[in-house]
Amino acid sequence: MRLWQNPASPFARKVRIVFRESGLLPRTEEINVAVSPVSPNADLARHNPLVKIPALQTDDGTVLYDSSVICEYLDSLNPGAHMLPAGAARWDALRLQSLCDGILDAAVLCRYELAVRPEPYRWNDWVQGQFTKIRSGLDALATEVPSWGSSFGIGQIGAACVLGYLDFRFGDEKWRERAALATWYDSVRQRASVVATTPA
Ligand SMILES: N[C@@H](CCC(=O)N[C@@H](CS)C(=O)NCC(=O)O)C(=O)O
Repeated sequence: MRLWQNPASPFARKVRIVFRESGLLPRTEEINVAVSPVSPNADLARHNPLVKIPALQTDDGTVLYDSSVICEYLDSLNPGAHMLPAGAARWDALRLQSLCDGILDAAVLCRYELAVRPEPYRWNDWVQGQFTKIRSGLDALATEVPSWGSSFGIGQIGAACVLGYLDFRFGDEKWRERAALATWYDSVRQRASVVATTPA
């Protein structure tokens, strides 16, 4: 398999953590690509018309995107413990993944607005609107974190990527004021898969 990714991408990080948690890492090659909405990567564009990462080429040549589809595919290859449970718990795991993806969508859009868009064109109200989504999403995570116990499925992987991305790109965001979330993150950030994928 071939995974187009970048160490700074929180969506690619979700997939990279699943590769490591499921023992599938030796079966893939991680290809580092730089992406931006205003300078699409030509190699990636041949495989993913959206020119976004992550994208995964499977052993039969099929290219899969986006991160949630890739994670589901990897889970289907894993004979061991599943990141996506069966039965009723599956819907809760998928909902939690969507919540985390939504927070990441808002955070990545803010990153582009603040780092890529030329300063005269920036729109502060729009950025604040995205931050409102980020913060209400964090409030929701803080409410449910006590129910997670030691689980580390797709929803918790998403949450680790959210908090890691906020530390990486928005260090001034005081998300640790949500103490339960901070305590949870302090334990999961020690996991080998999380350490190995921490953006530098
Ligand atoms: N919904 C997608 C989001 C992926 C995404 O936004 N990736 C960003 C990098 S973090 C990207 O490729 N941006 C390039 C662009 O928007 O052109 C997923 O879950 O994979």
